[in-house]
Amino acid sequence: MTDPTTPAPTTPAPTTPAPTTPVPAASDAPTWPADFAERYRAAGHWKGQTFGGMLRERAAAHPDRVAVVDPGDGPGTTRRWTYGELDSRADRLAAGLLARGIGRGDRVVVQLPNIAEFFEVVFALFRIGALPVFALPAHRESEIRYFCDFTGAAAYVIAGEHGGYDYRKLAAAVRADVPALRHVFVAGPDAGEFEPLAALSADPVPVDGPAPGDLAFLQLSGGSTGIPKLIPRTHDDYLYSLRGSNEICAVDEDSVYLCALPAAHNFPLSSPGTLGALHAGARVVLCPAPGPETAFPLIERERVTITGLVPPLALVWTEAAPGTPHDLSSLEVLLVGGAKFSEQAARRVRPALGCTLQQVFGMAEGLVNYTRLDDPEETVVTTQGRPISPDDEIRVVDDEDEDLPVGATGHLLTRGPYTIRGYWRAPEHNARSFTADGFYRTGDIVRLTPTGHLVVEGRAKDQINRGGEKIAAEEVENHLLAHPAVHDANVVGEPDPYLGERTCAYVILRAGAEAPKPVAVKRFVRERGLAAYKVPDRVEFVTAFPHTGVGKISKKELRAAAETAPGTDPAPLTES
Ligand code: OOB
Repeated sequence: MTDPTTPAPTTPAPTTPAPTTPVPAASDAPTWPADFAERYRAAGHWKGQTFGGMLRERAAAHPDRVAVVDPGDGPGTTRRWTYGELDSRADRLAAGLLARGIGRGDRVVVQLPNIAEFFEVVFALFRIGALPVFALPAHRESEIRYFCDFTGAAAYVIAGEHGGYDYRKLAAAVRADVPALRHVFVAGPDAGEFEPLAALSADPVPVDGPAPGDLAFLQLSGGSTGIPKLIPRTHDDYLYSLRGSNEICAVDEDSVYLCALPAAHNFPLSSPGTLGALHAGARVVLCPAPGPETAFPLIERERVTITGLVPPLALVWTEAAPGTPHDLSSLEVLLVGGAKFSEQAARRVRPALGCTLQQVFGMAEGLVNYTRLDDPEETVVTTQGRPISPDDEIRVVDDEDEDLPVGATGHLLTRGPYTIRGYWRAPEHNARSFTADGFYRTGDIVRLTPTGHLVVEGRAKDQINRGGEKIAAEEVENHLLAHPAVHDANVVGEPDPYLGERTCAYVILRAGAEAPKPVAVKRFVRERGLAAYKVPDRVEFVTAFPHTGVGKISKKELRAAAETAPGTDPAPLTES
């Protein structure tokens, strides 16, 4: 589909675009059945818009309004891009990408910090129909190699050095292992052996862009298995979740959204997030670090009205706010989600920050719940909200998939106009994670209140939620098993007053192996190229694991052991 709003090129393209990879077959991921798609279109949820078209419209409506503020890394380094500038940068980068043979359906791993180029890159990719694969800045060799390899990525986009880490070294190591990775592009100065992103900028060319029902990007799943899953989201479905979020969070063109969490994560991207703000014609302010010392001066200077935080950061902000010299009075709404926000902490938000709290319980797979701005205070502090859409279907079921009465605690299953019907290229996993009639098994344990609000009571999936950062136990266990002295390993969550949960690895050593120090085991995992947040907080050596009646290892008992004696060696665990 040619984007009808693409401007006629003023000058010919510098090079002839190489043929691009064909659009991935529909079999890459299950999609909505035709009758559901028809219903969602008829209801006006899917409006037939693309992200490329959205930016074009906003730029045409108000080219001179500021879209993105990047404060840089010191005085005088602030960049302010208008909608017009972002739009034309996306066009020019799109032309450069096409000229290098990157086009519709290609995957591009994007690992950028909170810098303006993030939006230039993703909108260029959206425009040509190439799929950003949203990596987090914390990811290292193990994760990035997998994303590049599994998705068959044509390119990988990094910032040269950020937060004291050299991503060029990471890129060199990954490229050596993944020959299919044709390009590495580097945002910012000193691209080293790779191509600077700025060098791609070329005169715009007509673009055969994606259709609204096509995939827009691949988001990462928090995961509960050894291999991370990729979440295929379409233009139509994601744009619907943005419009719904904007309405619920009252985001309009006068809003100023502070992006304090990593921009690529689904929460700051879409709830209502940076893309919601851009959809509304509002202003996005990028926060290079989420602590009050960086965020509070920016809130004051840019008159920020809305932002989103994970619970540990919300705690830090509420503690810091009363003593701050900075004027936070512009802040109207603080969204808190990603992990359970305790009632006590929730009650402190308004008195400390003077703004309205909205709890968000969402997932990159789709379903997002919000408390509403006009909900009674009790609802806001004791529930995790209710779904965006009247067409979000919610089921709370027992272990046999039987529906439970309202108020009972059980497994949350969901289906709807912006919840995926399957992961990307994962048919076996899809058979387990989705019911035959397309409900996603969230792995969350919830209860519904009579008002239709959800309360998250726990989790059935084998995952640790470390202050909003998700860790698949099996992924870490596999890395531990690679250690020559390790016979078996089990990773569980244990309570942490700040993070909510942190990780504890229970390890059985090989017979006769010399016991390494716990710190050496952590180092081993880190050196295998795993993101730092996945490295176990605590390593305990035990002689056996507790078992369930049917002989499976009982993570429940391991968790209980960690809970009764967090931070200390539990009594030696014995087989039951
Ligand atoms: C968000 O997305 P993900 O994909 O990183 O993680 C989803 C999982 C949920 O299934 C649930 O286990 C947990 O994170 N979660 C919460 C929660 N919000 C998310 N658990 C308890 N209370 C909450 N408020 O984390 C995400 C995506 C969009 C918006 C907000 C969060």
